Amino acid sequence: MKRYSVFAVAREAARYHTGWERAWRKAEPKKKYDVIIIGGGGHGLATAYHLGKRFGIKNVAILEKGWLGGGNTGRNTTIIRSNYLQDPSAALYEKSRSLYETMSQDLNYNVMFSPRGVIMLAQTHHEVRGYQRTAHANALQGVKTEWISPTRVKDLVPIMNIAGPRYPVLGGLWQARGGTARHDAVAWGYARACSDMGMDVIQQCEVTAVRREGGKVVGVDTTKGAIDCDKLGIVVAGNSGHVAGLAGFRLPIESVALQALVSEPIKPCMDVVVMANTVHGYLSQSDKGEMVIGGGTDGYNNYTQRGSFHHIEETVRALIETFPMLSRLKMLRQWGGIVDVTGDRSPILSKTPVENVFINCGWGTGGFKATPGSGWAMAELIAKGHGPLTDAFGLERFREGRFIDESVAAGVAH
Ligand code: FAD
Ligand code: PYC
Repeated sequence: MKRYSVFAVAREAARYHTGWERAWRKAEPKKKYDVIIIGGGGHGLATAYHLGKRFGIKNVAILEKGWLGGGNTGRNTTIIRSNYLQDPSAALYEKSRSLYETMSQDLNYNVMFSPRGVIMLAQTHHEVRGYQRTAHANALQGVKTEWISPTRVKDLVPIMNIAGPRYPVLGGLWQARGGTARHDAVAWGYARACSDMGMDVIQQCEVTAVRREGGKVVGVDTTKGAIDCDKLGIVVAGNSGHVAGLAGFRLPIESVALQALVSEPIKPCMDVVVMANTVHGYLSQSDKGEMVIGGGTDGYNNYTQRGSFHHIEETVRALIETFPMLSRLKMLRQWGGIVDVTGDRSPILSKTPVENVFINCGWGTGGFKATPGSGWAMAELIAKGHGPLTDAFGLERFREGRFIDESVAAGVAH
């Protein structure tokens, strides 16, 4: 595959952009693969990428029932941070954040990583104590965050009203190297790199059954026919319960819609990301100038991949005391994605009751930030059967009561 570079842009400009090739090959399924990954979102593609890059396993197919990144990967608000409380989570999310730093160079694809900084606002005394505790934990874990004063918050975000009567800003947890990235570029960059390694990225290919013999996986049935494999990775986020059912086991997981919306574009007015978790809202400004806004999950389990009117009102109302300017903005569009939520708000990266079937799910409202780290760790799990970043996240933790409680760090109400 030809490299993207300034020279390539100049060459193509000189010939009216007639020489660009497809970013990834259009592939049809082969009869058999060493590894099949179900799910062409960021996590599935990153898993395949690291299988090839780190372990030389390249006879791999990624099967996507819709289009690449059409699930939560292309629907999220792109916030990247690693300010989690528990050691296994901090290790995994910080690995991921650090991989974002070099992702554009590693993939030769501009994912527009923008480490503009993320503040989690403390608007109650309970939150002050919680975030100060996280800042101390992060210091021990080697994750760079700091507790900042209300004045510093106001310096960073001049449009904010920090003196609200109901929810004054009492400080914040600041991660200067947190930020955002272009979500679909992450999926496209990984797909291109996978295709370049000879892997088959197959869209419009839904897995409809998981075939097993003697407790071991032997292949899948799909809308494009039967395909055999030695190992299978299930990486399907909101559809995890359903696909695990096809493989014959149950997951401790609930699927629920999470919605977001954007305003009309306006002049640059906020160059950091702000999460206000007490009122259930978060906010950043896109490169196009739109204010990107999200709130809590729907109050009931569902598979409804779209927005609903009351969410606009609830979310904007929650944020207006702290961001009065929002009351004067028109909202442009709204959408939803189905997130996969576990009881301890931590992911599952695990072997399963079916031999050679591995599962990666449970990222809930917060897995975009984890995409490269999840792929890195999941590839190791598939290739070697375990790994330092995944050992704590096995399914058995629910049976053993060894939870990794991240309900505060998850940041989004659910
Ligand atoms: P997905 O991108 O959903 O990919 C799974 C893929 O599997 C889908 O493309 C689906 O079509 C495919 N699939 C399902 N079933 C089958 C089948 N049977 N056969 C073949 N393919 C199948 N996280 C953050 O870190 N920061 C944020 O700011 C943030 N904001 C969010 C805002 C919203 C509105 C939403 C919905 C989520 C947000 N998240 C955020 C969470 C984040 O988007 C997800 O955790 C993450 O993108 C999950 O990636 P994935 O690759 O696991 O899943
Ligand atoms: O996990 O940081 C996050 C997040 C922000 C918005 C949705 N999830």
